[in-house]
Amino acid sequence: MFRGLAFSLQRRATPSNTDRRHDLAIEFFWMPGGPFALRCLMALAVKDLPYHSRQLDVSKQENRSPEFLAISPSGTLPVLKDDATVVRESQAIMFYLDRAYPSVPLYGKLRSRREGQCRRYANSSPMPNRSSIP
Ligand SMILES: N[C@@H](CCC(=O)N[C@@H](CS)C(=O)NCC(=O)O)C(=O)O
Repeated sequence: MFRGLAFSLQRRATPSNTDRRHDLAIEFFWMPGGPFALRCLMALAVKDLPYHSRQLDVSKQENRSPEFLAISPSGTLPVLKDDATVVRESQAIMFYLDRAYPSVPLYGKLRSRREGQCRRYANSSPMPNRSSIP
């Protein structure tokens, strides 16, 4: 079921005119079966953002390659690369997408920086963070 959902979430579409860019600049690195990638895939789908899907096979240590470790020093997935911007941590990826591509909002308008921090805290994973938040 997860694979089906992940597959149906992968798609290419044309973002709205109000978004930052229209070219296919986004690369999304993820592993099938990873729950953290799923929420990012949902965000990309809801926002109709085109992206290059970079699936890594963790069983083959593809997340330990020098190329991948250069963008994710801990080898952790998911990672989103948007031109020169690299975002690690699924929550941070969602907030980044919402800020950079606001035409279909995920979170609505934040009234203050403090509210954003509270929302991030409320949504954060109870699992220990192994990669740094950008
Ligand atoms: N807090 C991180 C958790 C990321 C995470 O634990 N990813 C797992 C896959 S679900 C991973 O990269 N596993 C491979 C590894 O650690 O080598 C997030 O929200 O993105």
